[in-house]
Amino acid sequence: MPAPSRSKILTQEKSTTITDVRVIVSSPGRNFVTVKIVTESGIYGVGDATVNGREMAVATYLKEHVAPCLIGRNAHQIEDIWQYLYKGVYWRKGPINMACIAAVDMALWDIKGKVAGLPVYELLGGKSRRGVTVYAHATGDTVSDTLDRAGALIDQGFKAIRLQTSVPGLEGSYGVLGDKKDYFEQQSSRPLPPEQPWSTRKYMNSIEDLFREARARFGDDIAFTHDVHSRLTPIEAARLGKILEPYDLLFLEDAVAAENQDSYRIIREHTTTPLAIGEIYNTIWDCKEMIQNQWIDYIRTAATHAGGITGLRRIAEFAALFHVRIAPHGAPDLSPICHAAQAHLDLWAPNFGVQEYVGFGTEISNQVFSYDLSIQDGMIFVGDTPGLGVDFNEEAAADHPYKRSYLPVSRLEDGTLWSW
Ligand code: GCO
Ligand code: MG
Repeated sequence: MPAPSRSKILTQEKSTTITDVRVIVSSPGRNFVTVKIVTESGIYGVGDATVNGREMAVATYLKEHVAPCLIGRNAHQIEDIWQYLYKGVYWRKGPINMACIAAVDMALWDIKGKVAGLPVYELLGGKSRRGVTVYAHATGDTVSDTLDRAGALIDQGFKAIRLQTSVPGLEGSYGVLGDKKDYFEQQSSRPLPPEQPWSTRKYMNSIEDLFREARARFGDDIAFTHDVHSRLTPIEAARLGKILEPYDLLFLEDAVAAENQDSYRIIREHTTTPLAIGEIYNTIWDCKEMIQNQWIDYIRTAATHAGGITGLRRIAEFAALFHVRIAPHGAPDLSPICHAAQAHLDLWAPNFGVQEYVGFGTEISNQVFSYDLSIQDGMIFVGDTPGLGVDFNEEAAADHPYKRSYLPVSRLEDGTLWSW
């Protein structure tokens, strides 16, 4: 076949010229920031820019600073636009900036796929596996509540499960169901940050029971994870890793706060429990040392928070050199657009590990977002719709206006502010 003529290329470039960038903040059950990039041909793409509890900061940044610079650019130039928004602003990294870059990036991949008539996983290099293995969440007020929920998930076919339970003697804890019997991330409005108590001693004295009982009840075939939510010091985390070694965790997540990469060296020196971190990281620079030193086993950066498909792909490629696998963050404060972007990437990544899964959406959010994803036997299957296979219904979203909402904060029993 002869090469396309220059005029054909120009026509194509013209048809993908960006003519509109729309930023919509809606609250179909919880707040989401959605970007819609429209091209001259009418083909559009969508992206997720949700930063839980700071939604309006992202929306303003996008509307005031990013959108005007995109009009007139060629939507096909994903990498150049990524670099333009990263290097070109002088202020690099950061959750707000990177979520904006991420949303634009997802929308551009969506457009490229639609123009090519191919799902995004094909553009990345094609499928490396049948489906995307997930871990689901089992959370309860007591060990037996948590294990009952885990049992129900195992019956549905899930083979990897995150276990969280209340700490005896503390009212509420990270991940534990509230009185609404719903995930805390899905509670639509918390006009001020609620406070929750924390005691490392009470936690360390009780957590082993959960995993001992889980292995006794379910045997050795199910993979278990646990999220510490950054509440320990490195040496406490090292001790926890040793305590949990007999129960063969798939990984221990966010054992210590994320700023200090060197902390993971200390944990690593003491335990063979695999380690995962990354959901609040924004770039490859935030996890570079821990990856290249092989202090961690799974990197959990999310497409929305680490520069989109382009940012996550860079991290995945780098991590692959050091036996680190990707396990992207999949909490409900990421919109279905992010879940789709990650599912496409997971399907391709040679070093994919596991995907966090708490459902793609709720009954209410499904009125606004649609997606070509399904779940069966503990795996996500991605359809072959061109692009990301997602859509966003602006009219339906208008029925669910933004409501200010905060994540909780944590305090020690004497009142000291702690990591939530
Ligand atoms: C997870 C996360 C979430 C976060 C939430 C914050 O592992 O799924 O830790 O539960 O707390 O996404 O916005
Ligand atoms: Mg987590």
